[in-house]
Order: sequence, then C-alpha cells, then structure tokens
Amino acid sequence: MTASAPPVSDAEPPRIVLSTINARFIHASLGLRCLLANLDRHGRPGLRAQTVLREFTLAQKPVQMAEQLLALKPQVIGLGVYIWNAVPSLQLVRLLKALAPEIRIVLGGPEVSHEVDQQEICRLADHVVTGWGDVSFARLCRALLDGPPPLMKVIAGEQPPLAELTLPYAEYSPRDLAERLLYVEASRGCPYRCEFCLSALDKTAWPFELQTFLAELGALWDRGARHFKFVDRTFNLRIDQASGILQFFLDRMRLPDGSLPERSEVFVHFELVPDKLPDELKALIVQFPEGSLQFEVGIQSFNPEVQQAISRRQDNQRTADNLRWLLSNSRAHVHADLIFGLPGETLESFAAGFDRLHALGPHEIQLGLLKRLRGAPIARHTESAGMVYDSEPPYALLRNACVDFETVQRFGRMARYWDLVANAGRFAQALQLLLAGPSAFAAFMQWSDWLWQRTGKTHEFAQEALVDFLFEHLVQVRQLPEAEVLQALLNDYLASGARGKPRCLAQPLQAADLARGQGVAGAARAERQARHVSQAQSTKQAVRQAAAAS
Ligand code: B12
Ligand code: SF4
Repeated sequence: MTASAPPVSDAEPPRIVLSTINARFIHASLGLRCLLANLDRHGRPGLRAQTVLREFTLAQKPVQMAEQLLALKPQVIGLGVYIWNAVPSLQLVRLLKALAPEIRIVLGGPEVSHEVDQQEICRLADHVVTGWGDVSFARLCRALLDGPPPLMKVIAGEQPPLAELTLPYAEYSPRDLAERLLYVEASRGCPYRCEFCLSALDKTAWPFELQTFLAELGALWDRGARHFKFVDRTFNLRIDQASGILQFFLDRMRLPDGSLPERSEVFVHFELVPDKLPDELKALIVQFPEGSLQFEVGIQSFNPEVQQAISRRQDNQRTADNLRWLLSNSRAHVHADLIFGLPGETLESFAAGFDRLHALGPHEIQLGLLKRLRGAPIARHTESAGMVYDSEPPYALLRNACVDFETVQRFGRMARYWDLVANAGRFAQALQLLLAGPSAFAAFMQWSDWLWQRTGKTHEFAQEALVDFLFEHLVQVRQLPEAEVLQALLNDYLASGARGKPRCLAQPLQAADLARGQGVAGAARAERQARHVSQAQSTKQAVRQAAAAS
C-alpha cells in the first residue's frame, strides 16, 4: 500500500503487478516506485489504482514468488531485472510463462537494457523496455490493457525532460520509512566515462529541479524518514545543488536553540567525485554531527596508466588532499572503493594504490573485483588486455594479461577477509599490528594466504575464532610479543561488546572482569545497558552498512 494511491480493492484484482527481487529487504526499489508514480500521468488516469507493487528478496525462492504473483491474477507483470537478481529472475519468468502464458511479462532495468538478443530471459518475455522506464512502461501498459496492442517486443525507453516526471517519493510506505533505507535521486546520469561502469553511457547528468526535489524530501522528512541514500552518481557535480541538499539536512537537524547536536539519528549517504570539494561544500560538511553523513568515494585505481586506459579522469593529488581533509576535518564516515583487475593493473601497482589509500586512513576500503557489466564500454579491452570473465552474473573477472586466475582468487579471499577483519571495525588495535611494516597490502595478503591455508574457508567465522586465529598468526608467524598481541586483542574484544570466550583471551577476560570489580548485579546491569544501546544503534548500523554495500 502507498501513501499516494488507494490499494486495489479485494473486489477488483490488480491488472498490473510491478515486481523485483531486491538484494535484501532493507533495499527498497526506487526504480519500480518511479514507474508506479508515472502510470496515471503517462499512461492514463486510473492505471495507478489498478497496479500493485510486490518486492521480493534474494533469500526467497522463485517458486514462492511465482505463487504470490499468480495469486493476484494480473494481466501484466512488470519485472525489474538487475545484475544481483538476473539468475532468480530468469527462473521466475520461466515459471510464470509455464504456468500462465497469457500474462504479459514486461522486463526492464539495467541488466536487460543491453545485449537483449543474447539473453534467455528476454526471449521468454513478451516485452523488454530498455533504459528509462518511467514514461514507456506507462504507455506500454495502456496499450496492453486498452489496445491497440504494441507491435514492437523491444521498446527503447524514452527519456523525457525530468520536469515531466512525477517524483516517486509518495510511493514509499510507512513501513518503508520505518525499516528501510530510502533511495532518493537529485540527478540522473553521469558526465564521466569510466569504462567499467554503466553510467559511462549516459555522457551527461541531468538534475531534478532543486526546489521540487527538496519539497518532496521535506514531505518524506515530515512523514518521519531519517535514513537516505542518494543514488546520484556524482553528488558534488553541481555545487549549488549539492549545497542546497546539505543545507536542507542541516536546517532540519538544528536544535531549538539553533545549534546542531553532537550526534543525530539522521543518516545520509552520498557518492562523491573525489577530486572536487570546493570550500562552499566543505563549510557545510564540517557542520554535520557524528554518524549522520557517509561518503562513498570511488578511487578505483591510483595508477595513471590504468586510469587512462579506462578513460577515468581523476586528479590523484587533489583526490588525496580531499580525502585527507575529509578525514581530519569532518565527522563524515568515509568509505573508499578500489577495483582489482582493471586493464593494465598488476598486483604490484594495485598494492601501491592500496597502500597509498590506506595511509590516508579512510574508515573503510571496499575491495571490489572487476565485473563486465552488460553494455559497459570496458568490453573493448577484452581481446587486447586478455580479459576473461565468468559468463554467469555478476560476470566477475577470472584473469587477464596482468593477473592470472590464481592471483584473482587470492585477491577475492583477501577482499573477503578484509571485510571481516578491517571493514567490520572490530579489530582496530590488532589491525595496526597486522598491517605494520613497509606495505599494509603485503602484510594483509600474508595473513590472508595464511588464514586460507590454515582454515580452507572464507565464510562462517565466529568473532571468537578470528580472535584466536589472529593471535596465532601474530605471535607464531609474525613473532610479535605475546603480551602486546593479547592486550590489543583484549581491548578490541571488550570494545566490540561481544560476550563469548576466545581461547587465547580466557585468562585476560577473567582478569579484566575481576579488575572491573563487577559483582553479579553490576555485570547484569552493564549487560542490560549494553543491550539497550545496541538495540537503539542496530537499525542505524544496518542502514549504514546497507548504504555502504556496493
Ligand atoms: C541501489 C543499488 C544497489 C543495491 C541494491 C538495491 C536493491 N534494490 O536491492 C546494492 C548496494 C545491493 C547494489 C549492489 C550491486 N550493484 Co548496484 N546499484 C544501485 C544503484 C546505486 C541505484 C539503483 C537505483 O535505484 N537507481 C535509480 C532508478 C530510478 O533507476 P533504475 O533502478 O535503473 O530504474 C529505472 C530503469 O532501469 C527502468 N526499470 C527498472 N525496473 C524496471 C522494471 C520494468 C518493468 C521496466 C519497464 C523498467 C524498469 O526504469 C527505472 C526508471 O527509469 C545503481 C546506480 C544508479 N544510480 O542507478 C547501481 C547499479 C544498479 N548497480 C550495479 C552493480 C554493477 C552492482 C554490483 C555488481 C556492484 C559490485 N559490488 O560490484 C552489486 C551487485 C552484487 C551482486 N551480488 O551481484 C550497476 C548495474 C548493473 C546491472 N546490470 O544491473 C548499476 C547501474 C551501477 C552502475 N552504474 O554500474 N546495487
Ligand atoms: S564510476 Fe562514477 S564517475 Fe565514473 S562513470 Fe561511473 S558513476 Fe560516473
């Protein structure tokens, strides 16, 4: 059910169902809400009221999705297809076509917007809308329901001036507002041409009219929304627009006396172009309270030759200066991305880039493996750079002329362990010991290779097991003083609030308990307080992590 339109009544089943499979429940589909919001305006009055939204997650089975969709007995099912749901979406469409071939299946979304004729899912569907769907889906539905029937199977999505679109934010339900990360967009497209990225095809960016957008944001705020992720590819492209948005949030966070709080329940996530941070933006950024602002800063590679090969324009010096500024002057959580496997990037040059980035001290470094997205211009390097990709989504690189399969696999494990040990933020002190030396990358790779040999797994590590493995590695392999290692692990473990019993910390934990002199009642009180604080923080923590996932 949505705030803007009444639900379809029991007596009158929906004629259209819009559906997609989100990565997780916390991610609400903005794309489908855009389609919903424009049905009346660009289809015909009354279409919105004949439509319902059904979102699934990757944890659900396609057969159950099919059951739920078919129970609605619609005439048209529109399905949003993305790289993360390409496989279950194909299974779902197969089931729907086998069970109810009379239902018109319309596909849309980035995964089916390119290489249409090479995809089984597109062959099975009745229609595929490529690119933007806001206007074209509405028109197609009108034609499917009222006639005359459309002649074309594949329809190039029309991109109207943004002012002609109805914004989708009233389509967020009260439950979306309370429990999910709200995606919002102040602009579409990107003027840059980084060849690994689908937005490279846009060639330019178009802003939504600022006051109209802020009015919608204000309405969301008034309904209680506090967690926002901007999907703008380049938030700081237009400084006047970015300033207006930052000012919007600052104004709403102010206390009655006009000051800003030290901490805030508000959470806003933006993607930044790293080499563009004028003073006007800095002056606003510094005012944001702790925990309220998160920036995703795409670095991808610090190697100028690689940047040139993939047409990425980036001033490395200015990027480093801006990151340093953000980390030392603002309270924003900074999350920086690197991509492994770009054409011309060797393990050594990637390591140098990682070390350079790590030295700047971002809160998180996201280590991604290159993927060949359908339609992305990087395909032009496939032969010349010896790129071999997995043929299954997400089409990850398997090897290229610079890195062999074994190295790619090593990197994949390292990235996974990096998430567990570094990005999870539970080993601040132990990480310093682990990464010490001339190259943080080499040090972490050594630990990663060791942990893989020792355990043969990359998942299902309890925190306590990681503590014991870190102890073993730091003392036996790195030969660090046992007392120093234990102290670091103990401090990290206590700070994390975990309550288990890592073997290596059995004695120190007992001693710490005694030293704190906590009686049974004191310990129980402390635990209750900890539980209370952690419940209050958990929603925001989940939102922060979901926003950082990319
Ligand atoms: C939010 C998001 C995610 C979320 C998931 C959200 C969810 N719902 O579950 C998370 C963070 C999990 C995620 C992960 C990844 N993502 Co992502 N993500 C996005 C992001 C930032 C926003 C999507 C959005 O809301 N856009 C705004 C809406 C308005 O646009 P839209 O969704 O494209 O919808 C329009 C059209 O596509 C179309 N449309 C959509 N659905 C339908 C349905 C029908 C019936 C019709 C007719 C039309 C239609 O009409 C809509 C309105 O015009 C986009 C970038 C971007 N700014 O779009 C990338 C993007 C979708 N992601 C991308 C990629 C590559 C990834 C990753 C592989 C990245 C990685 N880690 O390497 C992973 C997936 C990992 C995996 N396991 O496979 C690519 C898409 C590739 C693809 N073919 O799908 C994008 C486009 C980024 C890019 N520029 O390259 N992502
Ligand atoms: S990586 Fe970022 S800057 Fe480059 S084209 Fe994609 S969205 Fe634009």
